[in-house]
Amino acid sequence: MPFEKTEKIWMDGELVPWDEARVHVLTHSLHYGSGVFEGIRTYATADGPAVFRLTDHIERLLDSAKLIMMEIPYSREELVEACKLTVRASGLDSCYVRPIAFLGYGEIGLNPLPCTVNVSIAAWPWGAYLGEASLAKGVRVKISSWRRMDPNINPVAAKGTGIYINSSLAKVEAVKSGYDEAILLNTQGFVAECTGENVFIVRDGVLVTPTLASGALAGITRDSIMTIARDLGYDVREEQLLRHDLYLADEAFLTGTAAEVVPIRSVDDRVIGDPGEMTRKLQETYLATVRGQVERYKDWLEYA
Ligand code: PY5
Repeated sequence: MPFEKTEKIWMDGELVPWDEARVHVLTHSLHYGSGVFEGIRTYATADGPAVFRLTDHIERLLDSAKLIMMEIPYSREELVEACKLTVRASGLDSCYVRPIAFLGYGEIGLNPLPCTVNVSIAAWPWGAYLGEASLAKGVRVKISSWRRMDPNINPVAAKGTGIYINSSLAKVEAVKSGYDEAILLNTQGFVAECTGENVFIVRDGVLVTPTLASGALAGITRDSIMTIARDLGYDVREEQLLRHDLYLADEAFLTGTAAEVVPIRSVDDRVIGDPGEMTRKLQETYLATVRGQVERYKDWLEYA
């Protein structure tokens, strides 16, 4: 989806005009994929624009950096404030926020340790990642022929830029084959996740999602949905899933900051059908939560 520009981007401590937020072609991360990033959403609430679980996202950014031995020159608090500043500067009530820390210009050898670490944060209006219709009607997904990277090949718990070549390959394969999204299995053949979302199924009234040990990213939406589901009284389990568990699911959906909660209509043309009752309830409660309409989860909102 294309960008809708906003006025400013936060770069290394200051807001600069959108078109001037540039990097050199010899930026280390451009060559080797040595960056870490986050995807965060801000929602309009009755009390003003609220960034959903901002501190949790910044903590995951810092964890991602630790995993690749990158030292981000800002504290958790400074990064939280910088995101809020960027949101305020955008003038938007609701937007997507994309912080990225990357290794900059100055070193081009593979050893990243001497590199300068740059940080930027952009915010722009971003509609439903898988299309408006995806939220109501659901999406058709394909199991990718690409496997989710093994945790001993890349630290898959890091939201690392280079790791996303894996997701992009799977996405292209799915889209070129006429599907909306792909699900990746891990190298042992267990279900890991989608290209930019976690996956859930409902089986005999139980909500099940792959364990993090399967290689899935520790999604913040995944965590929110598990919490909401337990509070609603549903039985929630993390298990290793095989592809047939997806084919035989009573309901299925995917979760992510950009995508939100999206029902899955079919997997490899095995029809799951219209969004089921649990899917609809969780989607509805999640959307009410991020909009500040559920008292119980107000702690998840950080006002810009
Ligand atoms: N798995 C992967 C590989 C992801 O990239 C994402 C988020 C998730 C799971 C879900 O994590 P969370 O719930 O914390 O967002 N993807 C990004 C996003 O902003 C990028 C999408 C283009 O949703």
